Amino acid sequence: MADDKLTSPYGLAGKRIWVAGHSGMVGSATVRRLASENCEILTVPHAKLDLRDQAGVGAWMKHEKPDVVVVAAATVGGIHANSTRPADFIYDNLAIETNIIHAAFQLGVEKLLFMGSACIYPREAEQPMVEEALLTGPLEPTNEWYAIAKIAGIKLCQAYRKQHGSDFISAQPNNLYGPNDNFDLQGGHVIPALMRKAHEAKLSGAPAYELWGSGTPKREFLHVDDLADALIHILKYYSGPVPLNIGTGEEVTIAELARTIADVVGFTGNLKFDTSKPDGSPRKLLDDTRMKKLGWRASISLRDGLAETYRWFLDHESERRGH
Ligand code: GFB
Repeated sequence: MADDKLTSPYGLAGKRIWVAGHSGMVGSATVRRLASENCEILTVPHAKLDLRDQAGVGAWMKHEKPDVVVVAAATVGGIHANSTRPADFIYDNLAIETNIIHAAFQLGVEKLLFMGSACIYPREAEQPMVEEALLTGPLEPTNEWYAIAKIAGIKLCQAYRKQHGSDFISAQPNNLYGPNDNFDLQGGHVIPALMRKAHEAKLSGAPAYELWGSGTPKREFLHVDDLADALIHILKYYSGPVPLNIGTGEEVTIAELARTIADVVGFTGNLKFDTSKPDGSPRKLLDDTRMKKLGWRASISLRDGLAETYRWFLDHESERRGH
């Protein structure tokens, strides 16, 4: 691993950096973070380029000539969306990553960073999960379609590195949250869903707010601004085949999370468990030894990150209701 740490960092200044998926939660955080790197940021709206269109992606990249590509574009969602829309999750993600990674190789892009996900690891992987656990056992069934697509993206990066020497790297963050998250109750992840439910329960004076499953699964949550900072760090300091884990090293149960969210939102009622809904993975904690060795660690506490996300939610609530 020490061999993969760049002793002379890859400089981003003056580079043309394409953030694919710039309007999503990860992409928009990456654009915010890149603003201080003295580089040129390239973006293209979805209405102008569908990233599942192979010819379109190749032509756009040929015209724009990025030096660096961050693949933050993906079809994502929470446990319910993953379970009920498996075709979208596997097809969209395979198409997006295949088109971008292959075109980046053809055009000689200097560096590409692909975003994986913590759900690439086997459901029963030993905790905390080390990068070597990849492909050592069966996946969590609620999100295996998404996981297979993300594993394929990691393998694409490894294959182009191995066969052609392309500097294509990957990283998998744990469960993300923050500004620009999806607060839709059916499609979104647990933090935005619970925040919205707690907020609405507070406004309506409801005695309780509802969470899915037993509340016992444990999750590690990473603020998207911490992720963006980690991505810039590894673009500069890492070049290797191993997909890097990015997390905080801290986990909470879903019931603890629900109580903290109620507190942040100011909802004083109780929790109600809908056990007809799935729990998903019992535990998903990433081993972040490699990132620490590369000189990076997360700095936003869950409590502070939730408070900031709730402020963002309130600021955008009227906008959302207007849609
Ligand atoms: O965030 P979430 O959907 O993602 O759910 P996963 C995390 C946990 O929170 C599960 C529980 O145990 C859910 O049952 N939960 C409780 C809720 N209340 C709610 C709620 O109102 N909404 C949601 N969404 N969950 C996803 C994968 O798994 O993680 C994706 O499906 C992706 O592929 C993402 O990898 C990071 O952690 O279970």
